[in-house]
Amino acid sequence: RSLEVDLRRAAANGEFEVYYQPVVAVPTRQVVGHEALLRWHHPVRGRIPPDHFIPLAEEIGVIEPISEWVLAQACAVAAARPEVGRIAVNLSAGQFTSRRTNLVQQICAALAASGLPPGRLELEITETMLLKDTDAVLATLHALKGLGVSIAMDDFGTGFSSLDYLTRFPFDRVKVDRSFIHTLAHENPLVLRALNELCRAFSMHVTAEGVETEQQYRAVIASGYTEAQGFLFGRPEPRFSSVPRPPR
Ligand code: G
Ligand code: G
Ligand code: MN
Ligand code: NA
Repeated sequence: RSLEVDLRRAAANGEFEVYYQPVVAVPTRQVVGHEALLRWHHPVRGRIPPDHFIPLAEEIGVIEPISEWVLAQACAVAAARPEVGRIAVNLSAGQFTSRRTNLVQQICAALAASGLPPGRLELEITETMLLKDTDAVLATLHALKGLGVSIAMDDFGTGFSSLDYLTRFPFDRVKVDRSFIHTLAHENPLVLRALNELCRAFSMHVTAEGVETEQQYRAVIASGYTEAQGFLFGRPEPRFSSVPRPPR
């Protein structure tokens, strides 16, 4: 598969870019942080979405250098711009299971090299990363928290036994998946509220993901969410959007 060969060379060829999507405070829309999202500009095939190449990168064992590059990049640009707020970086399953690199050391090194205060870095993980080797993952999460970074559970609600994870893992934040925001905002706003209150009951911060319309945003506000992310506030872009959008 030629895509595989291309992926191995993509980093060295400078084909990767980190985009940043704003996260806003509810209801002010003030930008409180950004999520770093990796983009691959393939010289022939054009843009390849991360959903396509990240699983491949895991499979062929190049996810670590790529993830390390994203982390270093995001930390460095965020360190130079305190006003852009918190910076969230997605972790991949391979980073937890690797025997070659130690994730905690890697994060520690990225913080040291960039000078980014640990409190500004948030690491996003998904439920599927918690399925295997639970004790090892738990130990890693506690060690990461020991560095002063925060941990967010991404795509909440799309996996299995979510409730169990909330009791066992030390998340600082839960990001409610956009599929829930989209359907519940108009079909069942009571559940949208209950989801927020559930996470709050575990002392976790909550972010409503994938807010695309004013109607969805009204439901998010009414349900008591304090942070939101989505195309309504800003798309992932190659630079930070530190200017809050005025309410319409
Ligand atoms: O940016 P977009 O919404 O297309 O991202 C699609 C998926 O790819 C999301 O699940 C997101 O978490 C994941 N993703 C984006 N950037 C990174 C990255 O740097 N590392 C990992 N592991 N996943 C990423
Ligand atoms: O899985 P994760 O939440 O890490 O990935 C974020 C993904 O969601 C990115 O691919 C990003 O482009 C996408 N995204 C962000 N905001 C919205 C939105 O409002 N609507 C939709 N459909 N996708 C969004
Ligand atoms: Mn994410
Ligand atoms: Na998500």
